[in-house]
Amino acid sequence: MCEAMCGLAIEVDGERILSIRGDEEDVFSHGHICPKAVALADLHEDPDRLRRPVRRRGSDWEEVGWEEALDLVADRVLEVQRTHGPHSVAVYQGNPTVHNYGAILFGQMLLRALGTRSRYSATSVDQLPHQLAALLMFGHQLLLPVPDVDRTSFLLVLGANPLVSNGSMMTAAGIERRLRALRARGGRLVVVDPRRTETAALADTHLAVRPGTDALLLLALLQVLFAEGLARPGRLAAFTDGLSEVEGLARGFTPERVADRTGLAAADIRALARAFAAAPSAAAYGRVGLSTQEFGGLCQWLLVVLNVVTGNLDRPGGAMFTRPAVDLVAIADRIGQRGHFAKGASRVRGLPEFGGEWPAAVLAEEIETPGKGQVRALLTLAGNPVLSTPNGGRLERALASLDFMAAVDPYLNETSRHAQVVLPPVSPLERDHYDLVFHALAVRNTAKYSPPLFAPKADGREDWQILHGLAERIASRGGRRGLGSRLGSLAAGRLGPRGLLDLLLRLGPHGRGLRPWGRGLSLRALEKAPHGLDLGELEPALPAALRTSGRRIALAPPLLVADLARLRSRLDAPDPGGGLALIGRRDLRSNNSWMHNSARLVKGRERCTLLMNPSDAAARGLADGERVRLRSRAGAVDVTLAVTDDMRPGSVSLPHGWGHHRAGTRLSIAGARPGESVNDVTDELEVDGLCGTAVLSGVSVEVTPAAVPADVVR
Ligand SMILES: Nc1nc2c(c(=O)[nH]1)N[C@H]1C(S)=C(S)[C@@H](COP(=O)(O)OP(=O)(O)OC[C@H]3O[C@@H](n4cnc5c(=O)[nH]c(N)nc54)[C@H](O)[C@@H]3O)O[C@H]1N2
Ligand SMILES: Nc1nc2c(c(=O)[nH]1)N[C@H]1C(S)=C(S)[C@@H](COP(=O)(O)OP(=O)(O)OC[C@H]3O[C@@H](n4cnc5c(=O)[nH]c(N)nc54)[C@H](O)[C@@H]3O)O[C@H]1N2
Ligand SMILES: [Mo]
Repeated sequence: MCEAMCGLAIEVDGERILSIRGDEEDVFSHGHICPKAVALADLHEDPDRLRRPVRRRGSDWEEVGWEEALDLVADRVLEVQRTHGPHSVAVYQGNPTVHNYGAILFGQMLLRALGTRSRYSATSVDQLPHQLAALLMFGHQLLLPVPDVDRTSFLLVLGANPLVSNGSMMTAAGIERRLRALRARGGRLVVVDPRRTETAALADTHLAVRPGTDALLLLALLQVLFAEGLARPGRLAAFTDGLSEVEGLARGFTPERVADRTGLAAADIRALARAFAAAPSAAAYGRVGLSTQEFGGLCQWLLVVLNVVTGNLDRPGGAMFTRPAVDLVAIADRIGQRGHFAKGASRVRGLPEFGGEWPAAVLAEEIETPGKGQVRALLTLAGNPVLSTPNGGRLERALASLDFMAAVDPYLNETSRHAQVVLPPVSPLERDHYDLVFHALAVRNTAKYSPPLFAPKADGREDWQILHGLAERIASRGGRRGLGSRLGSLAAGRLGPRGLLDLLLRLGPHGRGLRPWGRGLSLRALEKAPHGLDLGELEPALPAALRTSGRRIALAPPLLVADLARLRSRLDAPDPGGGLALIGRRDLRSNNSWMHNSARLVKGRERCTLLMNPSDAAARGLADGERVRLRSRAGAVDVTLAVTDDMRPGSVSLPHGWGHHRAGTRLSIAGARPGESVNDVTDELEVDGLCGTAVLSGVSVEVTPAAVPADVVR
């Protein structure tokens, strides 16, 4: 459930969990864990967690058997498709999918069986810009460089808070220790964030940037590097196109030109550029705060450019590519999924597709707007878009208007309460685990397989079984499948995720192939190494790993270059100034929206508070601890104010994943400490105009005392 892949040592007595600790012998995490690991026990034992499928009966729910539930969902979905066409059924895949290899493998099968173009996921409220940059620059959406934290001399972090998130798209269990080690060996840590975060507090330098302006900062860094002759791509130059073009593009963006807009001193920007260039090795790294902003696409591009121009891409201590036991890049190649962008435009708003998905920000309007292709039914797979996508309020109203909805989810929560059928998978301790995705994003190459701790209850189904069951029914009853894919699906069902994993391991870069014996990885080999296998440090992989034609880095992809015009015109327009910009926040004991039903994770003081700088509070006559109303064009919530000079003036912060007060959910603990959903305030109409990623950082808001009646259009 977490990207850090911490090894756990769980002590049990029969069915009872006695303790959960960090596995000291884990080859990657060396004993590190955080409170969420311990909460796995709560999740497993949670009486609110659904054990059997449930079906709506009026305002109530009744348990039904698996066959009946799967039949029902398949039949209703096919009925909607027959009446309104294949694309009238939408699918939303949520974040826990990527932590569940069975769900990844068999989710693909369900999508194929459905044959719908109405696909959505958490990607467009998260890492889409990373993948876009990878696609356009390296020729593959999964060629994602990872900062080599353990060897770098300089880590520049923009819009990420790894001390709390445990590191994201940088799997690095025990990241605090790793960052302290970086400083102890004389390296530098610089954090760019509107809030003095836990990570910023540990850094040598914290630059409190104005939300949504990082693209300007990155351009100014590049401008300094080129102007001062500090651009030294080294060996990368031999296979990089567009260096001089990028130099030209950065020219106008001097530190002085962007200082006011970014809220940073020109001297600080210049000093940062020089220090980054002078470091023996350096890595620029940016995550959610950098991606989910108005110019998130530009940001993730310019970040890679910074690494390339300073020669830090693909070198030890820089930003490197992994060589995981299961090679996702190669698999995606095989099935023709290098990625694509803007091959189509969404029906209502015309936003671009990415990798065959529409931005989550258009889901509500695609449900609401009549016409050919209107979404009439929805399947959510491990997702809670009501709390996690912008303007969740509007989405909720849209969900209520669907002809049919089903959720594959262990909880009756803010989203699944709108379904007619909920299909709950077993608990994470009742299924096996291999990290298909996060081994591929880890700061060291390792591999680990964990068998299920408990046998599933007789009536329990894993995600893959649910997805396979649906896919089989939909494909056979829909009659929309040839013999080839029928056999494929049959074989996959036979092999199950374990069999498929064994194949992937064997055929991967460290695999033993299909020989029954010999050296190299197989599932058996991993089963014999419960603490994981170390496969070595990250190694240079370019240019061979590139998937562009001629295996060259495209430093100035035309689509990204073109988007600079949007940024330039924003810079040339008068500074809107004055107002408040809303940004997000995570904390160690939350996991997006869905772990607040664990008492140990929600106890203690209230965490869903709005952080505000003292000067902004004083200007509005607001006091610490007061109830305030936070509002935007999209909606309003009342929350408790926490006044702190950790916030940069002009910015306020509210965490996401709260708002558990809605009627009809089955979340007794979460419901008692509900908080409010920040995504009732974020705006589905505010997206990165390039790629449709939601703007979750830098939403313009007002804050008033809660007593003032809301005059917002809801
Ligand atoms: N304002 C704001 N919004 C954000 C963000 C932000 O920073 N600010 N962050 C965004 C990010 S990065 C992400 S990834 C998204 C997450 O967006 P989502 O993935 O839509 O939301 P989650 O809260 O992760 O909800 C996961 C759902 O999966 C269920 N679940 C958990 N484990 C399993 C499982 O093993 N199988 C199945 N079938 N279901 C399971 C849970 O009960 C829950 O309903 O939120 C995004 N939303
Ligand atoms: N404890 C915990 N861990 C998690 C999760 C969780 O919910 N809880 N969620 C997991 C998921 S799905 C993900 S994707 C990762 C996310 O991992 P991270 O990206 O590391 O997590 P965040 O805490 O969202 O960090 C984003 C940072 O961006 C800052 N920020 C906001 N706006 C801007 C801006 O305009 N510019 C800059 N430079 N910074 C800005 C915010 O203040 C915040 O500190 O975390 C994962 N790990
Ligand atoms: Mo995420």
